[in-house]
Amino acid sequence: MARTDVSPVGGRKFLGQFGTEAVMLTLGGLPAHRVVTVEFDLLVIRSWDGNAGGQIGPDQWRLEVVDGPELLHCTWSNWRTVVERIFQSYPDRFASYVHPSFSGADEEYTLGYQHGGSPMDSVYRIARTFSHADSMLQLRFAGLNLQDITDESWGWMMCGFTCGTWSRCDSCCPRQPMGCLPPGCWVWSIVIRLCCRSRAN
Ligand SMILES: [Ca+2]
Repeated sequence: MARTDVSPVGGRKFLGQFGTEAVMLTLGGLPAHRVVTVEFDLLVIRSWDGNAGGQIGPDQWRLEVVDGPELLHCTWSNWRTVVERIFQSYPDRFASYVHPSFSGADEEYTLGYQHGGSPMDSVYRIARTFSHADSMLQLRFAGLNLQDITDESWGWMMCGFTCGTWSRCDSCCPRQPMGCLPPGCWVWSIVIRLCCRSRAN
């Protein structure tokens, strides 16, 4: 996977553009851990039709851990004006929920992509935390049921990655913010924290 793009406005470099396809992220050699948090920006580009059916949708997107849990499965809508296309499932799961376009969005029409001569894109900052203990982690990002990549596409940029573990104190833990905790307590330890990108603007 080496496809990259730069947004027309803001010059944001990201992985994409992708269509109805899957993109894998593999992280190997992780130290012992029990929990992982991934944080990324998802760029939803051009005329995503949300929950609309027929020939144009529903336009779905999914994130899952390979051999693990599904972290997100939803639809996105970038429409403000066409009634049958202004609903999406995010921030909830497809197809159980209906929300207005841009629900939960961090940015609307900021990237400079256009459809039919009008701006049409959005950005969602997404974080997911899940149980995970293997030394290798594979994430699968996928668009589903989309029209041509020039009509609707997506991209993403990693923002942060954290993995950590709980450990039991055999003696007091003097470095905890609240002072010494008694033996036998459980403390949270971060074993990897990466900040891949500071927030735009
Ligand atoms: Ca569509």
